[in-house]
Amino acid sequence: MKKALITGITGQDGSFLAEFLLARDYEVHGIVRRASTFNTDRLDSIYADPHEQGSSLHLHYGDVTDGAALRHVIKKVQPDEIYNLAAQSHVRVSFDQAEYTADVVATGTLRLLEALRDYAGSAGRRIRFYQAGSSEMYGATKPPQNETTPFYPRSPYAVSKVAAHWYAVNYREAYKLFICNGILFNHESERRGETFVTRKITRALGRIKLGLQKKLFLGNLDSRRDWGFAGDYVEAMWLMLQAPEPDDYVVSTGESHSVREFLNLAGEYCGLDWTQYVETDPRYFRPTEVDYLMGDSSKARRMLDWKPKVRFEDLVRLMVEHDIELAQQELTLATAGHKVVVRGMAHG
Ligand code: NAP
Ligand code: F7E
Repeated sequence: MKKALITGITGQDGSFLAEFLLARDYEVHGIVRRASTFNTDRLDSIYADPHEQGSSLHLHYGDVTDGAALRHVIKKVQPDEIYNLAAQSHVRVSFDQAEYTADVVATGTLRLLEALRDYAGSAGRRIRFYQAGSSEMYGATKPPQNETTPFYPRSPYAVSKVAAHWYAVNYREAYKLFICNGILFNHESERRGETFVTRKITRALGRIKLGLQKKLFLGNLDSRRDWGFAGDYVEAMWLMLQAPEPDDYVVSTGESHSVREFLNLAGEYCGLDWTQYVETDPRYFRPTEVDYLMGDSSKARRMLDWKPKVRFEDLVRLMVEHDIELAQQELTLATAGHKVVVRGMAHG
C-alpha cells in the first residue's frame, strides 16, 4: 500500500486528491491547521473517526510555517509521495497579506523541500514530490502559455509561487530529487472557496433566484481565465508523480472565457438576467490585474496521456445546480425561523 502525504488537504484540491488516492488504495495522510472551528468540511464524505479501526485517511496537525512540525509528520508517516497544496491561495488577499503569503507559499515550500531532502536521504527509495504551481506565474505574459513561456507575476501570491517553482527546480537539480511542478490553470468545482469569482457568482445567483439575496458586488468582469474542473486536475497531479522521470507540466483546458461570459452562462442556467443584480465594487479590483490566461497543455496530454473531461459549460452547470440546491436548503431553514447569513469578505 502506497502512502501519500498532502499539505492543504482541507482545501478544494486536497479533498479531491484525497478521494482520488483513497480510491486507488493509498493510505492518505493530510496536514491540517489548527483552527477554533472545524475546517475539515470538505473531507466529510471520506472522514472516519480516528477511534475506528481500518480507516485509510489520517489527519495530522501542522502548518507549513512550522518546519519542525513538517519534519515530525514526515518522519512519522514515511510517505512515498508528497503533494504540497498548502497555500494562502487568494490573489486579492495576497496584496493585503503579502509577507504572510510569501511565508506560506514561498518559504513554506522551501521548508517542506528541506524536510524532503533530509527524509529522502534516509528513506532508501525515491520519494516523489508534487509542487502546486499556478498560471498566475505567467501574469502579464501573452497567451497561450506553456512550459517555455516566461513568468511575469503580478501579485505577491504569484511572485511567491514563482519562488516556490524555482526552489523546486533547484532542489530537483541540486539533490537529484523526484520533484514535479504542476502549472495549473484555474480549476473550480462545487467545493471552490466562496470568495473566488466563479463560486461567488454561482452561490449568489442561487440565493438571488430563491429570494435570499438581492445584489452581487463584483470587480473586473473583463479578465479572461482558462477554467477547468478540479476533479480532472488532481488526476494530472498524480500522473506527474507516476512518470519515469520528474518534469514540469502545464495543466489547462486550452479555452478561455471572461468573467462576464461566466455570468452569462450561470445566469442562463438560473433563469436570471444577471445585469439586474450585479454591481461593481472597486474594492474587488486588484492593484495589478492578470488580464488573459489560456494554457497550452499539449505536453501533459502527450507525455501523461491526460486530458480534461469536464467542459466549461458542464462546469458552470454543475456549480449552479449545486448552489441552487444549497440555497434551497437555506430557504428551508429561513422558513423555519433560522437566520441565513450572506457572508462577504472585504476583498474576496
Ligand atoms: P484552497 O482551497 O485555498 O486550499 C488551500 C489549502 O491550504 C487549505 O487546506 C488551507 O487550509 C491550507 N493552508 C493554508 N495556509 C496553510 C498553512 N500555513 N499551513 C498549512 N496549510 C495551509 O486552494 P486550492 O484551490 O485547493 O488550491 C490548492 C493549491 O493549488 C494551492 O497551493 C493553490 O495556490 C494552488 N493552485 C490552485 C489553483 C486553482 O485554480 N484552484 C490553480 C493553480 C494553483 P485551511 O482549510 O485551514 O484554510
Ligand atoms: O479571480 C476577477 C478577478 O479570485 C478571477 C486562485 O485559485 O486561480 C485563482 O486565482 C478573476 C480575476 O481567481 C471578482 O479580478 C472580478 O481577474 O476567482 P479569482 P484568480 O485570481 O484567477 C489561480 C490559478 C490561482 O493559482 C489562485 O490560487 O475574476 N473578479 N470580480 C473577481 N475575483 C474575485 N475573487 N472576486 C470578485 O468579486
